[in-house]
Amino acid sequence: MNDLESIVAAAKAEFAACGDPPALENAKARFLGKGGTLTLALKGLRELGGDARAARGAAINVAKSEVEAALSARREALAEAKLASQLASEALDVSLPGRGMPAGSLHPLTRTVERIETLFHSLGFAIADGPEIEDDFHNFTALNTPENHPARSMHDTFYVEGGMVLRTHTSPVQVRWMETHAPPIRIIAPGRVYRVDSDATHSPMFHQVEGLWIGDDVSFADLKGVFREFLRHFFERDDLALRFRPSFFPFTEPSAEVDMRFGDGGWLEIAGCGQVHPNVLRMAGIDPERWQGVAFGMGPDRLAMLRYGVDDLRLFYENDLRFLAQFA
Ligand code: 2U9
Repeated sequence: MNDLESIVAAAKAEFAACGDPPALENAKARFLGKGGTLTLALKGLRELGGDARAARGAAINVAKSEVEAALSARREALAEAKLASQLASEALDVSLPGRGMPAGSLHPLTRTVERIETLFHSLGFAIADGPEIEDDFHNFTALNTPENHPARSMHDTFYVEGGMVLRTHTSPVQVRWMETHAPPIRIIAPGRVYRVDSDATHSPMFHQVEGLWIGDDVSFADLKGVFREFLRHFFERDDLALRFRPSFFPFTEPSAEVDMRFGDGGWLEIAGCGQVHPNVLRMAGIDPERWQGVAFGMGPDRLAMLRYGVDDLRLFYENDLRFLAQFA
C-alpha cells in the first residue's frame, strides 16, 4: 500500500469510527484541513518536477476524491441515523384508538320537564312560554294578588330595576296567553321561577309547570281526571292514591293541594290547583259568566326528587357529574 492508499484507508476508518457530525468534521480536518495529510501531500508537489509531478498530482486528486466521497457518505449515514432515532423516539402509534368524547346527557330536571310536557301534550295541552323578568301586573295584579300580599315583599321576591321582578311563578305566562288567545284554552307553562328562599328543599331558582284549562264548562272533576291521568303516567303506577285537600291561592277559588301517598310513607304534597278565580279571567279580558276553567301548578324539581329518590334539591344544581351521570 503506498502512502496515498494508506491515507485513504485511514480516512475511511476514522470517518467510520465517528459517532456524530462534530467528530466527523474534526476527522475531516486531519485529512483535508490546512495541515491535513492530503493538503500536505499537495504542498509536497512543489518539490517534484515534470512527469513525476503530474503523476503524483493526479494520484493525490484521486485519493482526495475518495476521501471526500467517504466523508459525504459518512455525513449522510450520520444524518440518516439521527433522523431514524428521532423518528423512533417521537413515534406515534396511529393505530391506537382515540381518547373519545364522552356523550353528554340531559339534566334530570330537563328530562323531568320534557316528560311532563310530553304527557300533557298527549292530553291535548299546548306548551306556552314567556319572559322570566316580569312586570308587577302580570306577576301579581292580574293574578288577584293584592298590594299587601306577602309574596310581594322584598323577603319573598327578587326585584330588579324599573319595578320589574324575577317572576315568582309561571302564572304570568298564562295571563299573557289569555290576553292574546280566545278560549277555549288548554296550555301548560313550564319554566324557571325565582324566590328568595334557600335550603335543602328550596332553591332561589327552581322550576314550575303550571296548567290552565278554560272552556264552556270545565270543572273540578275534569281537573281531577286530567291530573290523575298525568300522575299515573308520570310515576308509572296504576294504584295512585290521591287526595285533594282544601287550600287557598289568590288566583283560584276554590283551591286545593294535591297530595299523593308514597308506599307507607304517608301523604306528600305534589301540586296545587283550583278553579280560576273570576277576577283573574276578568282582568285578562275573559268573561267569567261565559267561560270557566281550572288551573294547577307543580314543581318538577320536587317531582324529580320523588321519582328518582333524591333527598336534597341542591344536588340538582351543583352540577357534579358523578351525580348527573346516574340519570343518563
Ligand atoms: C292563572 C290562573 C291560575 C296556577 C296554580 C297552584 C295552584 C300551585 C304551586 C305548586 C307548587 C307552585 O311549584 S309550586 O311551588 N302552585 O299550588 N298554581 S293553581 O294557577 C293559575 C295560574 C295562572 C292565569
